[in-house]
Amino acid sequence: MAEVGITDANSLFDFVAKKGYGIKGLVDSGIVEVPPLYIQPPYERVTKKISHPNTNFNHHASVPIDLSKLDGPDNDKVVEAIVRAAETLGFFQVTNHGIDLDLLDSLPEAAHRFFEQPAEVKAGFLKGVSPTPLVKYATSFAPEKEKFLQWRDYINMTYTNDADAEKYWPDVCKRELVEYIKSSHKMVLQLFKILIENLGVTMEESKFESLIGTKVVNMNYYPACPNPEVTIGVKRHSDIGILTVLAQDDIGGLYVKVSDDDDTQEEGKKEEWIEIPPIPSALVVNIGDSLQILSNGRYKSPEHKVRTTNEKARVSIPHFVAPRPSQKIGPLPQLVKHDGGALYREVLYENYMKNFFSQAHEGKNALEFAEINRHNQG
Ligand SMILES: O=C(O)CCC(=O)C(=O)O
Repeated sequence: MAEVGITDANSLFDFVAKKGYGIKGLVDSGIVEVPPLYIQPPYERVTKKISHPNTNFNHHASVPIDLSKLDGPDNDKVVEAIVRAAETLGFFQVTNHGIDLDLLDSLPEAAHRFFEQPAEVKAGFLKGVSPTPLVKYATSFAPEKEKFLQWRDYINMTYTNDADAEKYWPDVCKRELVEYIKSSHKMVLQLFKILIENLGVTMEESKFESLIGTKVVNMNYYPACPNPEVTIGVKRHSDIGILTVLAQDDIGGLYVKVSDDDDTQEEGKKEEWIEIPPIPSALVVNIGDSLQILSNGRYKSPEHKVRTTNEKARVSIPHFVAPRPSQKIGPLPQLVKHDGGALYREVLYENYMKNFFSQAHEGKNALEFAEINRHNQG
């Protein structure tokens, strides 16, 4: 690595994080084994493909729900499938989702186009350099706070309006990403309404829109890794919004933790993870912490992580749909009344978000911010 001036952990950090070369730059420099800064403790790794004996989990993970059937005689069955997945695994896949399949195919290509640009171009979007805080290119998740870095470069874009996206987003991918955000919104609203209505709660249209008023899109790039057995693409975490919609390429690597409060698991049994496999034309959907909080714990915001591979670079394009920053999130009053108490306190989404981004990924630790009896103010 002498040719890129990397002699120790500090210069490595400088190269990947501060100068913006990212892991892509590191791999392109010709490394044959990962530096110690990327070697995760065994607890964080994904060692092998695990398939859980509970066939319901496997079903939710790998049999897509056909959303076009919501408009026909199978409506009740489809609603039931969405609700069951949201209550148990927290992940499901959907087809006939209303997003143009050519657009879906173009997303991984757009991600490759962005990451395959010279580092100097990508570095123009680094925090503090980017012309707007709403577009941020980075590596890992919170590299300053992490003991070991994650094997991922990414760019994160918050959508406010077309004019800002046109002005600030990278030219090589902005058209596809704006279209993806806009065309997935209808499906997100439809799924969100189904899940709220199933709770027996009625909500004004403006409240629905406010709870899904923040739209953020990421492009994640996981370069092929010489030692996938010791690294991690994204560490265990849950998403903080209402719903996440994810387009992934055909490589695979997204794993979800099988809920440990499921009664089919015996006490003391080791935690288990199952893969959300790539399915052509499908989108992956998962529940976020805000929906777990609103539903007073009925819907599960699943812990998930991403493994690396030595085959080839993987890309994924999540669209995180979340409450507006000024929106308060707390268990819906009708549920608190029914349940005889709230599991979470009401918090301002802006504060919830700040807390999440102020720390390294550590499972579902962000949720502790809203859990009753842990904190008193928000
Ligand atoms: O790449 C994936 O499949 C998941 C990415 C993810 O969990 C994230 O960006 O938060």
